Amino acid sequence: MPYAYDDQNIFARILRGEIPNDTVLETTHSLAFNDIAPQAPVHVLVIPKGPYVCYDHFVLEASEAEIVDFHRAIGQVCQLTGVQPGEGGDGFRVISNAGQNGVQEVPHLHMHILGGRNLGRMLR
Ligand code: DGP
Repeated sequence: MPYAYDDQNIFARILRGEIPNDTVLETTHSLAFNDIAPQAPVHVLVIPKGPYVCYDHFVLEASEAEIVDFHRAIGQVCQLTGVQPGEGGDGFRVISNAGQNGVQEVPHLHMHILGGRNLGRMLR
């Protein structure tokens, strides 16, 4: 079933410049900004500029240029925030919630990059 993208979602509005954001990085196809309600000392959201609802939608339908740009942006944010393990930082977690069971609040794909504290074990 094709995904229906709601262009009134808050991240679409951020991308259109209707709502301010605390930008960490902007690339050709992606934007990274600080989460409004940080769950850790580093809590950055990375979003594609294109209208993708969630991760599977993006990797199945986006161009290779968008997919590479998005994943590289995640790596660049890890560098910029200094969370890479073994590179002076102490590690991080990348998560993307999708849909109802994933408890996704904003229906525009976003990766959470969390770091700066021990995040605890999530999966067993
Ligand atoms: P999720 O549950 O994965 O959909 O998380 C949505 C995240 O988006 C949540 O951590 C809070 C963040 N958020 C919601 N509204 C805004 C906003 O207007 N600005 C910023 N920077 N973050 C927002």
